[in-house]
Amino acid sequence: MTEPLLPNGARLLDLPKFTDERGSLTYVEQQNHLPFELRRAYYIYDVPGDEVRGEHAHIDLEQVLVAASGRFDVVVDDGEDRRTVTLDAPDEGLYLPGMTWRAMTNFSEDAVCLVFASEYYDEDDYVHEYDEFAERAANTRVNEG
Ligand code: T46
Repeated sequence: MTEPLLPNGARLLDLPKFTDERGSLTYVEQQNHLPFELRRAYYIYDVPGDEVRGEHAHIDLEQVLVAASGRFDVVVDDGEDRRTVTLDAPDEGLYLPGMTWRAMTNFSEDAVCLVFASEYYDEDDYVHEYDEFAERAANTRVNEG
């Protein structure tokens, strides 16, 4: 794993890659590559290039996003700092801890966003309003000193 360089401890993860004349293979093992226990995987695809996905935060959910095909940008925001990361390599993951605002934009036509998640789907874990998220994040920072 590389050093944290993104808001809220989000970070890029290097995943193994095996390439030979038949193509490439990347694998993900919970113990070795995911900083949480895996409960769910899903993937997002066929996204029109001008559409935005995400635009919310999760309270507790941790996730790793991978561009299994194509490319897209991910806005990563902790309520104070915001960075945009381009994912375009199937052997690179983006770890997003809880309380991280995310939005995915600029999907290429062939983009597949593969997501590994720490929890089952729970609508109550979503924060859809940015102002509410920023307030919660500020309170968390105060409480954590
Ligand atoms: C996230 C970003 C990266 C389910 O029923 N089960 C699931 O596991 C998921 C992920 C979604 N859904 C349903 C809920 C909605 O009716 O699928 C529909 C589309 O989900 P949503 O609008 O939340 O999709 P995105 O792309 O905006 O966000 C998704 C994840 O929901 C979210 O956790 O971090 O991808």
